[in-house]
Amino acid sequence: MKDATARTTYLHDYRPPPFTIDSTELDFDLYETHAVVQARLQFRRNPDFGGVDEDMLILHGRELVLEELRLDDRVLEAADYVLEEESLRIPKLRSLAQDGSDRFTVYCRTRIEPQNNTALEGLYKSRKMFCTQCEAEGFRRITYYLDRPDVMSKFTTTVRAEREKYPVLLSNGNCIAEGECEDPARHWTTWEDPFPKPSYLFALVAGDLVSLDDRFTTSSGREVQLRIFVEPRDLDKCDHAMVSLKKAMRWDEEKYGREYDLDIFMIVAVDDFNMGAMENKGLNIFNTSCILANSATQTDWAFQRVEAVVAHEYFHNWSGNRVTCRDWFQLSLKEGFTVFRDSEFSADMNSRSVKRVQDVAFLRSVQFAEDSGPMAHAVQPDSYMEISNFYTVTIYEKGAEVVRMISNLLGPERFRAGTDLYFKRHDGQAVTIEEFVNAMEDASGVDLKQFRNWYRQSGTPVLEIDGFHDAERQRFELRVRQSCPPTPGQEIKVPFHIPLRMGLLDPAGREIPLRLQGEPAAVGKDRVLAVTQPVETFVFEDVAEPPVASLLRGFSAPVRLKYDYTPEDLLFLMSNDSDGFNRWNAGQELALMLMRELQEDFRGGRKLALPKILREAHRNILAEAVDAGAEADRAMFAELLRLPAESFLIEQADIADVEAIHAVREFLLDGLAESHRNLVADLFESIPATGAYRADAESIAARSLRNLALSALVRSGEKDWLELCLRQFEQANNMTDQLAALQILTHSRAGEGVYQAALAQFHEQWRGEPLVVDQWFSLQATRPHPGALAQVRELLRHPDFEIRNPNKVRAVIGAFCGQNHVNFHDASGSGYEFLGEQAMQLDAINPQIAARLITPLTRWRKFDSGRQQMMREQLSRIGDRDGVSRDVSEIVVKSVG
Ligand code: 0A1
Ligand code: ZN
Repeated sequence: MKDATARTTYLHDYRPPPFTIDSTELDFDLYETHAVVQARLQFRRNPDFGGVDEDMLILHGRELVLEELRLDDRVLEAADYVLEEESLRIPKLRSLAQDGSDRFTVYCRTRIEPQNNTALEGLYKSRKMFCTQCEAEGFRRITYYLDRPDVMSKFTTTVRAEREKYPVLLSNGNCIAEGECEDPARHWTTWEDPFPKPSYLFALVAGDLVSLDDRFTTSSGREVQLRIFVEPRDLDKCDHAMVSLKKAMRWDEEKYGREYDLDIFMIVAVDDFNMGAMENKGLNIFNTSCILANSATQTDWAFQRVEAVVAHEYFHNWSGNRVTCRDWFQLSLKEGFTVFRDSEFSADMNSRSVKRVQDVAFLRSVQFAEDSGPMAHAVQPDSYMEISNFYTVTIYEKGAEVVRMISNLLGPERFRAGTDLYFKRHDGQAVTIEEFVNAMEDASGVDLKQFRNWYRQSGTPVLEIDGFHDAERQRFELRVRQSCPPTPGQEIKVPFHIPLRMGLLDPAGREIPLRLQGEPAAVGKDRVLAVTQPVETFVFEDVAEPPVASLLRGFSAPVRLKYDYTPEDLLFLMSNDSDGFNRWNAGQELALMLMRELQEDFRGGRKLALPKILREAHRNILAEAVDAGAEADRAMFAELLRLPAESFLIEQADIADVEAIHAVREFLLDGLAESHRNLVADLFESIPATGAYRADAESIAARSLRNLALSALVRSGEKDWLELCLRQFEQANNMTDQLAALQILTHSRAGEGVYQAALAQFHEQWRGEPLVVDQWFSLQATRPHPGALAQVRELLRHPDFEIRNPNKVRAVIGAFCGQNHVNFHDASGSGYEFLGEQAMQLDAINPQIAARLITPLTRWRKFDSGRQQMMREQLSRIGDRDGVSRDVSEIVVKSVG
């Protein structure tokens, strides 16, 4: 393993900065071959530093060419400072600064090459435009600076560039001046951001852009200008984002009392972006995939994603920007809280129960996998090598679950009092997770002492519960045992405070009033038990007959629940539970249980048989969906009918047999489609095809259920359905229906003879739309058929594939390795070798993307010993590359040691 990782940063090493920067004046001259950056920084000694006065100024910097450095009026000579790979040190401040070094000014001129910046951190070029990405540590690739979130400064930014190529020049805040340069071909603008901010929220854009403009009046009557900037070809894809933005602004006022604070809010769409989007103050930068949406080119899924991401970035203006993080160990302070906020927003805009189901399904297949793997870390980690590797599902999604638990423990009013207090107390500050929890406690009076363990301990807690009915005493006992498996660096865990929402159903399916031993009377039928001990028992009185327990309603805590349900219990809960989430979950548990048994049969070479009880469960749902018609929450029916995903089945297995998992799932899909073909046809026909496209929740739900039915019908092998699918592919007036049909053709056996022509036709139709071409790539990369890898290699040679564009990499390599489980885990090891080879190539181009891409290899413990060995070999090979990045090396070191 090459040593690229010398540096580990620890939370316990945190010290306040010795200096702060009151004002930051930046000047950019952008050219095709380079950019010149001038920074004028006003420093002040930090009174909160503590300890001896520092006589040395240490600034962060990476890949910069320093052209001039001045301290106050003095030009510094090479002997006055020390330049290292990632820092610039000025050792003798006192003797160099004019008045004793309490206040001083640094002027610094650097030269960078944005056009060669393929890492997409700092200032870079995406196609023809300049843009920036500074979170977490990208600003240091622009100029020397105290690039840490607890240094908050007022920024003024001037941008100069050629007018014709870059008519639009943007930065954070308000545009205060603009004009022509001495060279009449060039122009400039100056932007001033009145809010002090950390460098990671800095942004700059220069390009030939057009904008969709609108206005928003805040609840206190202030007018805000809203502008979404895109390349001209995308102007017809901005309406949905604008509508979403205005909804999010209103929602944040109503739900959290938070108003927008600048006179202008801008969004810019860029093609090349490592993540989804970025919340830079007043100037959000978005991956085109998270902002563009029109019905012809984007699916319903993309519409919902745009709505969620626009809201997420907007909500950061308070949870992240006005109140920011003290250091990167507090990342979940802004991310967990903001994901919770955007998830509640989406739930309010669409179906609450479906949103919960989707969030939990994602958490359980992706975050649980991370939590049981080598990269497991706490919501507040205590060390990292490369912070970019910590933008994880644990920080984001588990962090959001932790905030959700707090919100449930406090109840809506007290939670709102808690957030009000948090924003009031800490506005303009860089704070810690502890300060967030303190505000929650102080405003509510609820003790969260033990609850804090959720932030510090990694790993997914396990709740093992047994139920005992005592007919004589008419009692029902729940014996609850909690544990948490060891995770890297955390062998032993202390008990969590786990809110366990539950109810009891009598044999007729009625909810039983819940009276705990010692209580004078029942307190409701749906309660939250506080599980705080390693072992404890809850005794319910007045339970005449053996009940069926409905546990962990609404997924009230991110834990693995173990309870000995019979298949009949699960079927019963599916039909009778009053909690929509648990009805869905019972269906998933039932399928999971039966699929495990079938996998055994598959391995033993026995003939597979469709379990009667699953057939019955699906018949009930289908019949209910047909009967309910348009009244129904069709999106929920679609969720109820979906079998657990392969990724979830893999996560749930001790050692995953991917072939068996895939074969069994396919067998069940075929069997269920065959058994219920008439009911499915009735369902399909009961949902009218989309007329004029609408992106409202109801229409989205209808399309989702109808396309699910269509895929089952095509599976049944009847020619008519295949033809109908082909017709839908050709005639659909929206991308959701067209792509659903193409996916069925591409992935099903019935489509074998026609799919290639359909793919070719689709490419021909949409070749000018990069985001649609990404979908086209992904569909092929995820084809579960043998030979998929050869196809993927072909795709890498396709003229539309670009290795420098993260969306393309995700669409082809990411989709194959992360979603095409049977092919990626092929017993020959060819999938692993492919990933090894691609990751090495990518690491030299874009380390962040390479590090994310190798995640599937880090899950090696889930597979048999032969595969384990091959996966580890590839990890080592990637880690041994000369010049391996810190990003990739951290993942490799932690995964294979
Ligand atoms: N803060 C952004 C996510 C983000 C993080 C890092 C990035 O580059 C390394 C880019 C974006 C969010 O939560 O949306
Ligand atoms: Zn975020």
